[in-house]
Amino acid sequence: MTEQQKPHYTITTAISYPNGEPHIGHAYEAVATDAMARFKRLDGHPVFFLTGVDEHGLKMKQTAAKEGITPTELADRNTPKFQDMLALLDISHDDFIRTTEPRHHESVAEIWRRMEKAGDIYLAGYKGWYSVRDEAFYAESETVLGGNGIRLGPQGTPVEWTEEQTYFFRLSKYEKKLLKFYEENPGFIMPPERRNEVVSFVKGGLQDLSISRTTLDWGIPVPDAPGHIIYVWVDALTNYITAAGFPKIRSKTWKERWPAQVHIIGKDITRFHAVYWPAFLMSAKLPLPERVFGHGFLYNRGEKMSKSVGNVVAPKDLVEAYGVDQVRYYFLREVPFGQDGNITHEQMVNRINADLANDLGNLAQRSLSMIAKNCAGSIPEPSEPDAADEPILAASAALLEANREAIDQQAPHKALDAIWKVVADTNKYFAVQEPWALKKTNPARMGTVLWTTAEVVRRVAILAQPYMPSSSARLLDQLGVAAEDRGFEALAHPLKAGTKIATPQGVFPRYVEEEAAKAAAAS
Ligand code: ME8
Repeated sequence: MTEQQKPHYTITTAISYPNGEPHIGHAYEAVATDAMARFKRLDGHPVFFLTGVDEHGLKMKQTAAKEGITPTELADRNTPKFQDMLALLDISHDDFIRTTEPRHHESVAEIWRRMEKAGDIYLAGYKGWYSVRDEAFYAESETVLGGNGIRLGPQGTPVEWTEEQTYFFRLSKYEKKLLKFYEENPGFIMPPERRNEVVSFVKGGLQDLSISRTTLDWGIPVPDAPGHIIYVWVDALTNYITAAGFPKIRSKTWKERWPAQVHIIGKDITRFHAVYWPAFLMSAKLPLPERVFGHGFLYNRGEKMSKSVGNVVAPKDLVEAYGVDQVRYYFLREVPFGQDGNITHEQMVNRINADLANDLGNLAQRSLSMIAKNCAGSIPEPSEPDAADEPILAASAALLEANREAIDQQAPHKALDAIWKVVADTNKYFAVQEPWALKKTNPARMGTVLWTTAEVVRRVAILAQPYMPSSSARLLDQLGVAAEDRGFEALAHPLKAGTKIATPQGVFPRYVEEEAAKAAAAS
């Protein structure tokens, strides 16, 4: 298949609230989404990868007020920090949207008009509970009275009583339609536990949703209704179609980019994406995204991260301590995507030293050094593979299909597991074959073993690019693989004998504990 024939792939992250500094949850979501976007690009799909920031709403307004600045100043101060985080983590997004941009304003006003035209918007009095932290309305039955007399919503955040005249969206009208849609599209909400939560929430009955505020001036105005500001979630969700070209629905961009193949979001915002968003789109008569994937939360040793607890891990500290590809690998390998996970220094070091430095790093280093030394720095000519070579060649050739399946299920951990199983088997192969001993006894066989090992390293490095872009590139540089031979279609063509390799250098340094390093230096 040529590049043009493969379907377009649109993938998005949630847009972050820039009311504070980016934290590990933001980094995790960006890295996972980036790995999937890179995978699809390498597999020949035209990709549109969108991320950005959610700059409106009460939360931004209140944080700004606390700091004595305007919401615009707050956004202008913090949004660049999110952009810096993306650059630091080697994120390959195609667009970064800010909800304060004029293109978005136009798009939100248009989706509003479409929902209004469908007869789905009406004015009425709202009375109920609102959580500023979640920017969400909750039914009384979803709240509980905390021990200190503070009422809490289902995510454990404080709620406050609100009464005002607002516009409502007829969400109740979409209850049956949504249930039918989930039934007919079982892959719409993933993983399955998220799907079950959503389905039971909708089956429990949907109330109409308040979608404007008169007590807030920081947001996009309701068209032709002075004093009303559009609810921040109507605004935020619409970012996905704004960046896809809405309201220009006759444009090539729109046709290519929408519907999105997958929205990658955290589990706490599944309801907005899997209930409200498809209902808004149905009302506006626009196509629905193909999937909403609600990933788990990363915790710092099991505790929920929060500024008040003081255990927020800044992505830049992690990258400084361990290296960018190491952090990316750890995030995606350690925690099955969809489940919650913990960050610990011990596990991080273990992954860096065992998986990267020992397993892949040593395999590459040992085989390439032997080629440099014994084959005049060129990939040797292999003979026909024998019964020892065949299984690892077959296993490494099967990786692409296995990884495709994993990525189509948003399971980068499965892709990495499969790759590292091949790396482990190849290490065993290398040890058993003892190419260093073959040098004198059977140089032709030595050449075959070294070629086979280098070929597996090449396949692994090509497939590792989505997760560890710069380390994989360095491995491929050393193997003498040209830039245009790094896409997945190059997996179909074997490594050419005679290819000049570069001087082998360790790509994955071991992590040495500072204390241990100091002691070693002193002795
Ligand atoms: O929710 N681990 O923004 P946000 C993993 N603006 N993921 C986490 C996390 C953690 N500890 N903490 C947060 C918003 N996230 C809205 C989104 S989309 C139209 C609007 C995830 O800055 C969270 O689940 O609070 C969400 O997907 C993303 O980070 C941004 O969170």
